[in-house]
Amino acid sequence: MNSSQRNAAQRSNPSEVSIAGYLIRRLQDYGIADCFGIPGDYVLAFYSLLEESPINVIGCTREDCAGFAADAYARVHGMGAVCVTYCVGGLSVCNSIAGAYAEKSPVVMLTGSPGLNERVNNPLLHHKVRDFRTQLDVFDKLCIASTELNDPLTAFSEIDRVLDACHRFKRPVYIDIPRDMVHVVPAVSHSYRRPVSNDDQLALEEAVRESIDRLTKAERPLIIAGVEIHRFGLQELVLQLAEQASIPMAATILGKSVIRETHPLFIGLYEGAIGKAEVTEYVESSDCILLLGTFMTDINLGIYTAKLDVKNCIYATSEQLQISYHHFPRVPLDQFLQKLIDAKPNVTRRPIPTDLHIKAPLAPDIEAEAPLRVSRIIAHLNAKLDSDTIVIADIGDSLFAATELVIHDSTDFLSPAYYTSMGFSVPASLGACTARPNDRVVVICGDGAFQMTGQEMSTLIAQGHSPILIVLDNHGYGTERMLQQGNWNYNEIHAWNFHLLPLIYNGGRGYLATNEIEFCDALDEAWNDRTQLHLIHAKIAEGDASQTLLRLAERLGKRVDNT
Ligand SMILES: Cc1ncc(C[n+]2csc(CCOP(=O)(O)OP(=O)(O)O)c2C)c(N)n1
Ligand SMILES: [Mg+2]
Repeated sequence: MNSSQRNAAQRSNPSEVSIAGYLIRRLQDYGIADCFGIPGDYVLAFYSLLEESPINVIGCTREDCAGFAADAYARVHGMGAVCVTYCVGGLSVCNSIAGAYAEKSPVVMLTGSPGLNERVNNPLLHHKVRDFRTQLDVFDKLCIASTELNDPLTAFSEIDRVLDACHRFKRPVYIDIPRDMVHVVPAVSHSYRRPVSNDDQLALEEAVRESIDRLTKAERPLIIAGVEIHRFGLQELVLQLAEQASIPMAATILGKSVIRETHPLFIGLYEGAIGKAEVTEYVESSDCILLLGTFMTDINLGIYTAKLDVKNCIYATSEQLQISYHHFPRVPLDQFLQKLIDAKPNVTRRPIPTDLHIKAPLAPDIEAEAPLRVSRIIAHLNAKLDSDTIVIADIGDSLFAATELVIHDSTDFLSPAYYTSMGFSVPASLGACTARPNDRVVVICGDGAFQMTGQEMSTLIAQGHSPILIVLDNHGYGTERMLQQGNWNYNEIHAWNFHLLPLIYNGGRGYLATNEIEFCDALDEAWNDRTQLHLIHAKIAEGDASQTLLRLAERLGKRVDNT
């Protein structure tokens, strides 16, 4: 469409809503109240409309950080958005969007691009990589749906299609608005129509019959809840099913906190051979395991040490339903759960041994002069957690050690535990603080991961948030050291005085802790002050690591060296 056709379309428009106006309105329909990003000339026209809208625009220090913030916001809030400029901004968000895809986080990636009228004769415009579609092609691979809003006649329905996909599949989507399309008012009268569902009711009924039959015959039934239960807002249904039939529940590491961990039916995280032996034994001796919304990833399955017999499993996710070796197509997870509840199965009550009962832990005694150990940091933190705390763990021993934390409320633990991209936690805390400003957010981050994206603490300070950032400093890539024999220079990193960063970033308070008493003092002071950000630089004893990391290293190490 050339510019005179576009102008004609604009004149005959009955609705008077521009493409950008419609997009901004639809984002709000999905509850998106905040958007993270960095502007640039190709997206400035859209950015100013966004800033004038009720959506709160939060400028970040890096685009990948904006992507992580939007991802965490989506995990906590339901759907999130990031808005960046063409290629130099957009391509920096690839890794964050890839993580959101892999871990099912519904993020809307918004970007501007050169105007259609600027693209004639293929000029060498700044930021262009190969051709004008390069960025679109890249995100087409990383997102569940993508669109370039290059046609006023289809722009509104394209926006609906792509946002529906984000909401429905809980995966990221990409919307590109060429800068000369921002103010275009399409000549269409448009009203939103819900997509038609293609659910198979007969398959649903048969799957429920077979599941009930198995559950009622089972002597040791069990539920393993996964991350999708949170993403699709199905926690209440899972709890109802478990409680009415007294079925014990475990969770996967990616699904940690899907179920409140102090729930009397909760027995812990199932991680195959890298998890706690008592939990592993209890789970693997079950004769009917309801795997609900779990991803069968290597880390979730304890680097494939999990011993779950397919014959005993009912494996239900938003994408598939398999009972033993039987596959049931197009069965919606929520309806499957609801029908199981409605059937009120008469299930054998399996006792939970006392050593699997999880209680909110008490504060351990402080070993005053003892060098700092990761397990002790976690024990002291554990005693502080309450239902208003959100914990975000980065990749490395931060995640492995944090599996020991007892999370008091559902969805209060965030970590990229499948995609495992370092650098998630600090920017993610910006997303979590924005989504839940009244909750206390605690970040556990390795020194290596902090050096990647820790500068986003600047935005946390600028926005007036007061998270507690704990940097576990083992002077390098501790996890990698554990995975390979020998001392390799590439696992050493330059030492930073992390506790001095609040001075640089112009806000917040820093603490250096080299022993337990210093750590506990710092944690107490940070906990009692909600007026500012706190950064605790925790120097870990030489060679120390969590038990989970040690067990993981034993398993994964064999694969790294191919032995
Ligand atoms: C973005 C990214 N780059 C590299 C890796 C590979 N990797 C996994 S763990 C790790 C070391 C993490 O170091 P640190 O953050 O200090 O945590 P530690 O292992 O020392 O607890 C590395 C480099 C990764 N997962 N993500
Ligand atoms: Mg480290």
